[in-house]
Amino acid sequence: MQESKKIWMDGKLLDWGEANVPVMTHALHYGLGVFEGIRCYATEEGGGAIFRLKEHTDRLFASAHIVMIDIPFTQAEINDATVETIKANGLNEGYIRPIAFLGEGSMGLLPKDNPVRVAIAAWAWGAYLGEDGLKNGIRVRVSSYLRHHVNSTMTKAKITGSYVNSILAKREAVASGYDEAIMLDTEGYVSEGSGENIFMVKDGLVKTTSLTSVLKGITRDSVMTILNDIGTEVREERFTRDELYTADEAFFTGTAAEITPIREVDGRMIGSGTPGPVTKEVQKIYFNAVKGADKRYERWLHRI
Ligand code: PPE
Repeated sequence: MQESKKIWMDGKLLDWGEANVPVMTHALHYGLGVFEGIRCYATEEGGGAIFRLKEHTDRLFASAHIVMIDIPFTQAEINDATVETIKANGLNEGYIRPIAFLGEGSMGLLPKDNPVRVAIAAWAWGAYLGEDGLKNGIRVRVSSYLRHHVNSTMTKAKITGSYVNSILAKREAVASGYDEAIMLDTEGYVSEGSGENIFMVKDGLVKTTSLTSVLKGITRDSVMTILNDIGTEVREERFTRDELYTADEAFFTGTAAEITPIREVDGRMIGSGTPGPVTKEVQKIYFNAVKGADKRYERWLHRI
């Protein structure tokens, strides 16, 4: 990770090295924290633009609501603090990580008066799955680890502790020579990547997993809007792994992963083994949108 200068913490901007927590921080022991991942892009005009800031902050508060973490700031204050953090680091382009978690206080599984700590960091982060992956597509495998059951951890909340599941799947995929994992849900349908939603294309029809065991991705929503705008039908429904094996195209979406084509699943080539026309079109429009070059999507940008 490329360290930057400042981290906003509990209402103040601190030097990067000073934004620390005690070892007895509750979240460190039990994983009860909620977070976001947001990107800021350099625009054509030169300044930066935070992509869909409002939606990310809304989801942060929704996640907190689900796990009953009472964030001691308003959404407007968190939005302002996010902008302040990007500016304080002199970043035009970067990744932003807001996080709210239970601090030091009582231990055990019935935390009482633990303070809710809130921090926002920002740093430069390039292509999540590599520049080559973004351009030529990545190789993925179906994980032996399942995505959480909808009644186990709450899958609509972006909870720190839930990511142990993602790390297990990611490590397994990379250890066996793949770039990324696809997890199935507890009923055996395709769910999502370790940190991405998934789309597949077959005979001109696009499908993405319905909002069952998956995170309600903001990139997923952006891609669905883009597809609608170019008159391509997109259906939200679960599909099986063999349906994916025979897809013409497949791609991952995520703030970090952006639009990453999938060229192989479990040793089966997807389509021609190179990014297909729908994937390429969506990728092109998405990158234009985030960089402020497509005025249809100006509403998604918070220019700084
Ligand atoms: N599913 C999961 C499990 C997930 O973590 C993400 C984002 C998504 C779907 C896509 O959501 P959205 O970013 O709103 O389109 N994963 C974040 C964390 C990545 C990390 O390694 O940390 C991200 O992309 O920022």
